[in-house]
Amino acid sequence: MNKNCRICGEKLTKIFDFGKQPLGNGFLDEQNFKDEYFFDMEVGYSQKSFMFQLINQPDPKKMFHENYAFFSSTSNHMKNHFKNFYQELIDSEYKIEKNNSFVVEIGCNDGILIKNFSDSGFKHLGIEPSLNVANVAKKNNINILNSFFNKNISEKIIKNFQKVDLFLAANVMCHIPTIVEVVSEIKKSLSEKGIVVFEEPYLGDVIEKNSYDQIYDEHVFLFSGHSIKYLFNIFDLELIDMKHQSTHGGSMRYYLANKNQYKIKESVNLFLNNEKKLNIDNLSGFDAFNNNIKKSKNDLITILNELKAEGKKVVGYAATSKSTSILNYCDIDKNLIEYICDTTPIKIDKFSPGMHIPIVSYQHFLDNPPDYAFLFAWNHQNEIFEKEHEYRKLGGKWITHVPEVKIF
Ligand code: DWN
Ligand code: SAH
Repeated sequence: MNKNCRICGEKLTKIFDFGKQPLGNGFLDEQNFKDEYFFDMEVGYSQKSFMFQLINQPDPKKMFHENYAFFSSTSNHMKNHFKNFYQELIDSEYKIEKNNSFVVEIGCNDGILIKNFSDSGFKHLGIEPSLNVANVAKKNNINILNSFFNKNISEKIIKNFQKVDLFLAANVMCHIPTIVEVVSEIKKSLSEKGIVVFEEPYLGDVIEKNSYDQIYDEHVFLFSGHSIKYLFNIFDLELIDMKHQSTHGGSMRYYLANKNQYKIKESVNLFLNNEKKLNIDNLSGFDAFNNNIKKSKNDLITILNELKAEGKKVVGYAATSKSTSILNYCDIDKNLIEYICDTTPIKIDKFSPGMHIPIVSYQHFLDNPPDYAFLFAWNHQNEIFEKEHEYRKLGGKWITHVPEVKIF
């Protein structure tokens, strides 16, 4: 139970209650239905630290373990994205150099980002608690510590290696409830001129696009420039740049460094001012969000019931973590969505968390094309549309809920 802000300790103001939710990546077999785990998923906001967060979160060991269901490299577009991320850092003014810089990635998963550094001969280390995905990275010759990032780990890094010149993370920092400890450890192990660069789903996009499915057990926080500035400032680390990314439905890349080492870029003020306009620096920014989520649920259930009454075949495309929030919050089961296809072997032949919709292979989708496919991986729309010309040509239609429920 955590009713107080994990950053500043002030009481959280409740923003929304999603009711009982299972683990976002808790794909399961039929024999485990009876003891499936659920938690009360409510989100709150701290007016002092500006941090948007889950009020309660399951124990990280329940979510990140030897059978973690998400493998980063399932998306080719994300592989390219991370290659470009690497190149941008190499070309930057921060002097990230193969012969001098030590690079540490927190939550490197199967190595999708840090591989670019290891392949180029950088001294590097990936820290990854989920053993199965960490093993994929190891096979790719990446140096891995199979652990959550915490105090012991940073002590080990300082003792066995050297101070860190580049701390990296992508879609990880927002997963860590003990983020204050993590930032404190980052500060201790960062070299004087070192930088911390990470990108995460952006609260501004979630509010603007009503992409409430970014809220699930793993995402204990949704960050903004305001909350990141507040958090890192506790440890005298300065927000020096922000760059918006289109990945994962709208993300923000944050750059931080020891105070007074680098010039603060104009982008920081621009984004902070924009956040003020969106009112996500105060509670009023969430008034509309609340109603928009409820409307989205009503609209979605109405459309799915209409399609069912018309005898249409409706399925889900990609068994994302995000889909767990939509399906459970909207109470959608296999009567409305017959199956969900996915390319990840560990998910296939299992059932979706909570609503128990069968997960099938991508081949099954090709062999049993539906009339309508709910695009659960809406964040990978371009990549998916590139390969689904045929489905479209045969008259197949898509359903999305972002930014509003529609068929297209
Ligand atoms: O933050 C997180 C992000 C980075 O990844 C984690 N907490 C968990 C995970 O979230 P997600 O499951 O919502 O991620 P994606 O990338 O939206 O979805 C990936 C799923 O989609 C995989 O199961 C693979 C599947 N997929 C597919 O079946 N066909 C993906 C693509 C691109 C495809 O063409
Ligand atoms: N960086 C990858 C993976 C994101 S999924 C990408 O962008 O695709 C989130 C990852 O964070 C998982 O692999 C999970 O095991 C890892 N993780 C969760 N808590 C962590 C912690 N405390 N320290 C390090 N990694 C963590």
